[in-house]
Amino acid sequence: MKTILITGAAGDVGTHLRRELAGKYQIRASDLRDLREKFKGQQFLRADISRMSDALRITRGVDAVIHLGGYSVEGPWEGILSANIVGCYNVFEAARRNGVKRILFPTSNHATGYYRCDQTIDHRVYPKPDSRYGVSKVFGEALGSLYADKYGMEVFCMRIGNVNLAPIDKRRLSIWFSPRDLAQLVTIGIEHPEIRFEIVYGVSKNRRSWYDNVNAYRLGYKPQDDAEVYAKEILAREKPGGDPRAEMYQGGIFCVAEEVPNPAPLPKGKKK
Ligand code: 15L
Repeated sequence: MKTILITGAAGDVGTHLRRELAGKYQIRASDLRDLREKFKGQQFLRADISRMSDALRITRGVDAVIHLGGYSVEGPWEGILSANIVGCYNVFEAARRNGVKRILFPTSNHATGYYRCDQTIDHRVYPKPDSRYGVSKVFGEALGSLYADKYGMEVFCMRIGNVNLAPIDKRRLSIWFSPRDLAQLVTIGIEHPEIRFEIVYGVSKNRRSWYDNVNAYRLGYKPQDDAEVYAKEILAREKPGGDPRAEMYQGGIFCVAEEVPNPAPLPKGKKK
């Protein structure tokens, strides 16, 4: 069984992923924080990836890294710099030094958040980040490209939408990513024999999607879920009259705000 390191394993996406992959891989979970939820047989290593020595320690002896660790929303530059720029560099470099070839990098829809909602984009568009956070994700994609071309690493970048048990608002009807579809795409990223450097969109098969996810489909991705089944209920409770820029662009509020709280709590009544 392959051993997979998940950084940022205590976060929302990390927790969904650890649940979905439990028993399928030997999971090494790493985070600065304690794990809220633990799953049988998963090892935990506390680490601060802004320190190279920690990055080297956690990447030793694994078959692949899923690098979720870092700042997950728009926020102050200092936090993004140390977690998403320095931390991301350390994880790629530590993996290279430890001979780990494959890295899955969960980038974000905010790497391309300044495309308009009436546009459909594929994996070949140039980035249009909507925030410092989005810029840090473009940095990670660029670093992945460098490590693939220069050092022969195998890098799978997933521009993730919003992972949750159900979509939480109108915007997320276009970018929802169900946990089981997340697990399927991640499994392709771990197992596909021909990954050199790929960009795919981490979203379910949403009818209102802004993405032509042809590259993911080419690699075998067959998403099971569509946010549309929640559309009626969500649109009925949507309040009109937000900032017009947040309405116009795919990145929503990230195109306007200097700080964004984590907008992805579990929907009321849903249990993990
Ligand atoms: C992201 O990239 C964030 O990590 C997540 O917390 C959500 O804000 C998501 O985007 C989103 O756009 O909903």
